[in-house]
Order: sequence, then C-alpha cells, then structure tokens
Amino acid sequence: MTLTAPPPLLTRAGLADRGAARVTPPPRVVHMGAGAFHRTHQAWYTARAHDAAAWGIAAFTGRRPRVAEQLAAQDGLFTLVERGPQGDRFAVIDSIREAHPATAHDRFIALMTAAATAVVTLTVTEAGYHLDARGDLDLDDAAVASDVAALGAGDAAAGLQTPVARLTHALHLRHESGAGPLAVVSCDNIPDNGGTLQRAVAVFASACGWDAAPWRASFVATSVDRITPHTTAADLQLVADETGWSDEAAVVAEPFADWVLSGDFPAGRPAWEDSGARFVDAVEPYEQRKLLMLNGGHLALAFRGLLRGHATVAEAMTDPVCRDALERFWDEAARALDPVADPGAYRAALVERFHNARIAHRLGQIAVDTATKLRLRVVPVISAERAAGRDADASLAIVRDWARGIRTGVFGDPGDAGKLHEILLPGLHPADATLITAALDEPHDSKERPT
Ligand code: CS2
Repeated sequence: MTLTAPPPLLTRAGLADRGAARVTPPPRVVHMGAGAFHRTHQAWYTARAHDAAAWGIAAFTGRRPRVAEQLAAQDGLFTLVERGPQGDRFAVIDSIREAHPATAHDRFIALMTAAATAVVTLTVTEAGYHLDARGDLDLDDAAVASDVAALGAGDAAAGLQTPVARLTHALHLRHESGAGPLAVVSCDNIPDNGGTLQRAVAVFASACGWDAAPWRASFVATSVDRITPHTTAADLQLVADETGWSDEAAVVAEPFADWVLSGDFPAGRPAWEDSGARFVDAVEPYEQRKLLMLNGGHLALAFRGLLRGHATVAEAMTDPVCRDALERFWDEAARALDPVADPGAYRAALVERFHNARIAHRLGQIAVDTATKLRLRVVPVISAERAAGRDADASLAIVRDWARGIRTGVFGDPGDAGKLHEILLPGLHPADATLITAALDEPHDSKERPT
C-alpha cells in the first residue's frame, strides 16, 4: 500500500503560491460565536459583497476554542461546501481575517473600542443569551451573576462566561473611549432578537452600575436562515480530495440562504445585499415565519423522528407518521403568521429543503436546548390557536413527544425528566400552562403513540 501525503493546509500563503492570492481585509466586523453557522452565513454573505476587500471579520468562538485554533492556523480561510440535491460546490471563503477564543478578551476589547469597528454580529445560540421565560436577561442565572460579580470587582480578565457580559463590557469601554457608534446584529433564532439583546445589555449594564442609555449602539433585528449540518470526517476528506487543501475548518450547507435585517448601521456595513440580504422596515413577519415554520417544524420532526428511530431530517420526511406530525403543525403555525411573508410559498420551499437527502442534518443536532426551543417555536402557536378558539392539537403533540423523549432518555438531559413542568411552564399564560401541563402529564402509551 502506498501512503500519499495529505495535501497542504489551506492558508493565504498557500493560495498565493498557487496563483490565487486573496486580499486580507482589515477587521471592521467583530463576530461572537464563530461556529459552523457563522461561517456558512454571515462570513459567506460578507465574502460575496462587492466591497468585501474593505470588510474583514475578527471572529471569536464561544465556550470551545477549537474552531478558533483551526481557523487561526488557516489565516481565517475555510471551504464552504454547498450541498445541493444534485451535487456539491466548493468555495474558499476569505472574509474572516482573524480568529480567537472567547478568552482573548483583551483582543476583543481592543477591536470593540477601535474606531474602525463598525459592526458586531452574534451567533451564540438561543440558550447563550441566558434569558428567563419572559425573554428578559436572567440575573439569577449562575453564569450571569458570576459575570456581574466579576465586573463589579473589576476582574473581567479572569474570564467572563456569558456573551452578554462580554458585549456589555465592550460597549461600556467603547462609550468611555469616545469611539463612534456601531451596529449590534443578533443572528440567533429569537423573536425580536435585536430588541431582546438591547434589553439584556441594558439590564446587565445596570447590574454593573453603568447606564447604557447614552451608548451609541444600534441594535439591528434579523432573521437568518441556512441549514448547516455538522461537518463530518468524510466531508473533510471530500474537501481534501476535491480542492487539494487540508481544511479542518470546512463547513457544509444547503444552497439556500436568507437574511432579512431591519435597523441602522451608523458606521456603515458590508454590501450584504449583493449576496441577497434584504433590508426591510419590519423584520417580524419574516422572523416569525422562519421561527415557527422552519425551526418549529424541525422540532416536530426531531422529537417524533428520534422517538421512531430516525437519524436525519430527510429520513424523517419520508416517514408518513413524521410527515403528518409536521404538516399538521404547519397548518396551525401558518394560521399564526402574517400573510405578507407568504407562508404558503415558504412552506412549499421547506418541503424541498427538508427532503435534501444529501444534507445529513441530524435530528440529534436539533434536539439540544429543547425547552428553550419549544418555548420560542411551538408555545406561541399553541397560544395563537387557543386564542382563536381552536384545540392546538398538533402543537400539543410536539409537547407530548418532547416529554416522552426526555422521560425515556431518547434525547435531552435525563436529569430533566423529573422537572418538565419546572423547565417549561414558568412565565406562561395560565390558560396555556394548564393545557401544556395536561400534555406533559399524559401517560406515554395513550395519545400519539409513536409507532
Ligand atoms: C435548527 C436550526 O438546530 C436547530 O434547532 O432548527 O439550526 C436551523 O437549521 C437553522 O435555524 C436554519 O436556518
């Protein structure tokens, strides 16, 4: 057997050697949460803007530093594999200019107080905001409380745990430094993500004794969309074979991408519209459509699908029982949506996207932080249906599947099994809570038996 050497690591010098040199753009965007989704979405939109040469991204990871190490070794470069139903397309994305772990707080502060920095984007997951049931920052949360204490003691360098703390600290120092205004862009699947983050920052600031009111930060609301499965070892091998580069930071995504934004960018921004981003007056109809139909639909498929032994979204789509759970949930969700966002067309496109069997989007990847996701994606449909005098049966079936999955250890944290009410119910409208309690308490083997 002959062993062939692996191809060289993807780097800017390597590309230049092959006659494909890339411009290294100055960092003007700071990103928090440089996971796979950031790379397939905001980094890709930025790289395709006509003014990309002027807009580099300084990306910071969250709890795990690995992606920062991989990207740093590759000068921020990575391959995006666009995986359509018929085949793959490979592109080197060059918008990330530098990458750091979240612990590099000094570098984060240096960038956040630099006059040239115009935009900060976030993909820190729903749970990463540490919100309570009403969507407000939870000051009783242990990580939040520890960050308030650390900043109160002037001890930020010891390591802040939460993104809201890091951001608020940086905005406070930017204000003190007199650097100009900037835009803060939440790209997480949270209703009114811009307003929610703005309130969280104000509450955190006040807990630290700072007044955020005069800070010149514009909180932009967005709806983001691009299905991004976890990258596998086979994907990395494919990238090496097809591109001739070793690339530990490669990511895979569906061809579809969507980004709707609303708000001001007082210090400018990349021309993201060149890549298809849309700037609108009100993001809510689009955000609701995406959150309820795609993300809520994902939960319908993930819970029912995992209970029935499926591994991926595409697999669950071919099971009539899962498909029926999804379609019935979509009927309810569609009634809660603003027709301006054309939920019918979106739903038809979703069927195609979910059926893309070349995307191995694992149901287990979706079934994490499940209580927070249920609250944001399914409970609003229950409330809307009930308010209109209907039974919300399909949405409640998702709650039943959730309870069953956790109690039987199919997904979720087994330690949660005894406290489902405690996790899901606080803050809910009493009428919704009563109904959801009944769904949570229903014995396993009665309604919606998953066989
Ligand atoms: C998914 C999302 O993991 C999940 O909860 O619903 O990550 C979804 O794939 C993206 O929001 C698609 O844009």
